[in-house]
Amino acid sequence: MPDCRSGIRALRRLSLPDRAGGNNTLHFTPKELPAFGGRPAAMRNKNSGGSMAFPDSDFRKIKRKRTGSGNQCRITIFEPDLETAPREVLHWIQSRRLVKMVENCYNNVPLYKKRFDEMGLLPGDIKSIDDIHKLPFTYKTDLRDNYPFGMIAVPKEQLVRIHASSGTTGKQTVVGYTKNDIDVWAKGAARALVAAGATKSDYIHVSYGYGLFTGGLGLHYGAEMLGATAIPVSSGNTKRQVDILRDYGSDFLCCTPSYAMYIGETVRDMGIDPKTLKLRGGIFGAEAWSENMRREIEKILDIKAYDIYGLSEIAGPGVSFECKEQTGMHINEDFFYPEIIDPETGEQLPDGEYGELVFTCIGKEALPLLRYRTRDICKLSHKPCSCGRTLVKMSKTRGRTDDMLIIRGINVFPSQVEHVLLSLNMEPNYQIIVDRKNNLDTMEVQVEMSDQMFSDKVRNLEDVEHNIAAALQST
Ligand code: DLL
Repeated sequence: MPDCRSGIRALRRLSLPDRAGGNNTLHFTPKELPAFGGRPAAMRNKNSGGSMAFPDSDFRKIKRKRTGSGNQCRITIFEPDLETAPREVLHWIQSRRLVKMVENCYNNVPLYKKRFDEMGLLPGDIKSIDDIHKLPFTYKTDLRDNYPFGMIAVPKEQLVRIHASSGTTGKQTVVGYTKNDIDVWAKGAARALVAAGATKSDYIHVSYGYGLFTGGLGLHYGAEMLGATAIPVSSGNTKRQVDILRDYGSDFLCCTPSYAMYIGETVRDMGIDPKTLKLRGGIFGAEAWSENMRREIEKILDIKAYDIYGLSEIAGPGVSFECKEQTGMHINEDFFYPEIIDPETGEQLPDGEYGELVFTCIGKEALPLLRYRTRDICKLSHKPCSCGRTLVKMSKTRGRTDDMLIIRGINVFPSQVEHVLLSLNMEPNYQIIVDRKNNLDTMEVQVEMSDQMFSDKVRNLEDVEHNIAAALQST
């Protein structure tokens, strides 16, 4: 267990001035944040004679969330000043960040300048987060049309990382990160790990894929940001995964829920009693999963299973996460501002109503997306949570507004399949059959046989099949 002092040091460190420095920063110094006694001009309310626009006293009452005492003390909220901030403080942070973000977008992303100009909108028209509805939406197709780096808002020398996810055709959706962006993302993942009960003394076994997919490196950096020990196992070779879980004594497992179930079955098939493993919890996401599935995973691995949500365009895993209450995922809304909209009309919907989730990145530098249409359907709730976090919660997703399939955490658009078939000069008539075998998703593509493709030699037909499979896998 970490001691209290190192916990406090960690919290202080997180509140220090931004590491990159400069006036353009989207991070706050302690003085700027009301929590630290600063009284920023933006907080003064004209109508109340210059007094604070939120109850300053409430903010001072916030306690650092720890359990136990002395050396046994354990942090239960990674950044309590922000995760449990009064709504007024969040509103202030969001407003300040949005204003800067909009300027950044207008000045550095040609697509946004064009959209603003077409709408007759000026950055100065956005004065607070309440003006967000005035902004244009951003779509996945915008990223595709500006492939690969057309929407990056910083010079190349400020980029430190690239990730990518499936596009709707052969072109991927490319995401760039500055050092600060990586920190923002890692904080989100660290918050998720702590909410699930992880501490800096834990081994975090990461079985999400490492690479352009954000799952592996997202949880990896989150674990390191927490001060825990990341074990970068990546996916596959399930018996070896189980050996590592057992031999290293992993405390937390991070992977897709379907893979967690498969690992659980492998543990059982290897004759290992899950109670003999040290594993306490798991952080599972990248695909939708049900409460039934949660119960099955918790039983087969003898752990607590937590949901984590994210998407590459916004950051990666850790955009939102479950706490002990397990009744929805807290959104890191000091960085990713959520709205629920009617997908047909684009109108904002109130708490409790299902609609399309839209995010505005208010704390990102390299790819600052405004009102990004996730296509995920869910609802929001601002009801108080027993964990003490004030961050809004999103429900589990209820599907998508487009035809994207998620196969073992990998996003697949039918249009990608079509694109591959056409590029191989095949008939564009095909059928995708999605199934689940042994708790793992399977996808079969049945392609219409044309005269040119047909051959009486089995070998030739196998070659055709192999070529299609290889082309699909490399998309
Ligand atoms: O799946 C990031 C991620 C990695 C999230 C690891 C959680 C854990 P993408 O590949 O860009 O990013 O896919 C994003 O996956 O729009 C959702 O449709 C779906 N998705 C992600 N997490 C969840 C979840 C990563 N917990 C797309 N529940 C999103 C349901 C999820 N769907």
